[in-house]
Amino acid sequence: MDLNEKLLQVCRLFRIDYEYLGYETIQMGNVNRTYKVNFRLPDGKPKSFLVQDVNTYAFRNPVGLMDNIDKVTEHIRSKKPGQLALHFHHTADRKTYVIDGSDFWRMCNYVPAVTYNVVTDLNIVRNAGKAFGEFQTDLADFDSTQLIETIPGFHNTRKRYESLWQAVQEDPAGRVAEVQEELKWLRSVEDQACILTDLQNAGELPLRVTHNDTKINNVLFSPADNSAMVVIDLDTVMPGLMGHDFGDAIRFAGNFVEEDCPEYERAGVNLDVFRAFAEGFLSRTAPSMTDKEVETLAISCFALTAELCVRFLDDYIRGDKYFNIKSPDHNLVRTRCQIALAKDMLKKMDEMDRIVQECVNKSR
Ligand code: GN1
Ligand code: MG
Repeated sequence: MDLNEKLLQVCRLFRIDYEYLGYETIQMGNVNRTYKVNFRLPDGKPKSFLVQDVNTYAFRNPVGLMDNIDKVTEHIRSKKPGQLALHFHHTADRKTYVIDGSDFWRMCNYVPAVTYNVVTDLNIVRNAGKAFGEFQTDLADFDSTQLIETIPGFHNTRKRYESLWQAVQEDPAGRVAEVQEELKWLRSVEDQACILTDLQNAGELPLRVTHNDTKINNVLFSPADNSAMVVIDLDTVMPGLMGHDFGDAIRFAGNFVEEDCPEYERAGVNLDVFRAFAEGFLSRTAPSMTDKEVETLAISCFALTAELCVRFLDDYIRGDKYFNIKSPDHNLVRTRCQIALAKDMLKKMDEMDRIVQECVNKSR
């Protein structure tokens, strides 16, 4: 069955009976496959829906995942009545998914919006910071025991390293010889990279409900005024640390280049972007932060970047099983770009710490 027929079949199961016009592939996200599916309403107007094929290699319990999303979106909606929200459609038997062989489909409203991979407009960055900060504060009173871990140990950096060392031993794709330099560097920073995991295990950082995948392209901005409209991609909403969300956001938006830029020498953390994001994020979260969270917020950016280096390299060594790739060396390019960024962060850590402290003082 070709993709047109497949998507139409899925939409019909979600009880969309309008005239089918076609689909567009959305080139965003490295794990799930995303399509905008277009229909014509009886009055002739166009109407689109977002249909996703969830990656069940990454998400082993997609039904539990949809249950998480349902609860979290309902909680946020109850706090912001009338505001734009994600809404997942149901089948005739009230399920938010369609299982079809190894495919796991879901469908939600399509929100016309702008998204950014690289942002230099500091106003937009600040708005993204506010949106992710607010996401955490909106969920501060959510009972996290209601959530399953959609990917167990997702930000457990120690476990990520263990998996990498195991992959190195097995060398299933014969790629270990060519990545010696990267492995050596990752080994040299292992303890520093694992700081959040170690502090979490020691009970020194509070567990919160976090988004865990805070790339700036997971914020939908208004085409009219670039205000943040809604935070999307709730697959990894789980109990986590504040630093996971702040760190991953800076890793992505704070980089001078995209995360897979092959010109590694251009990668690095833009301190203006760092400051703008911190201002937005901390304007919402600072009042509830512990001293340890403040102290470790800047280093969390390094930790999250190093962790993703480990994950990209692990996947490269294992033969590209997890992340979608656009070329055979895509995961290696990603690894190298993230290493260059992480090294630059270490150089700028004192300044990053100072900026965090300033923003916290302003918001308390
Ligand atoms: C994946 O979901 P998506 O494609 O936006 C990954 C993140 C990585 C990111 C790197 C569930 O994000 O953890 O940081 O790629 N998501 C999952 O681009 O593994
Ligand atoms: Mg994601």
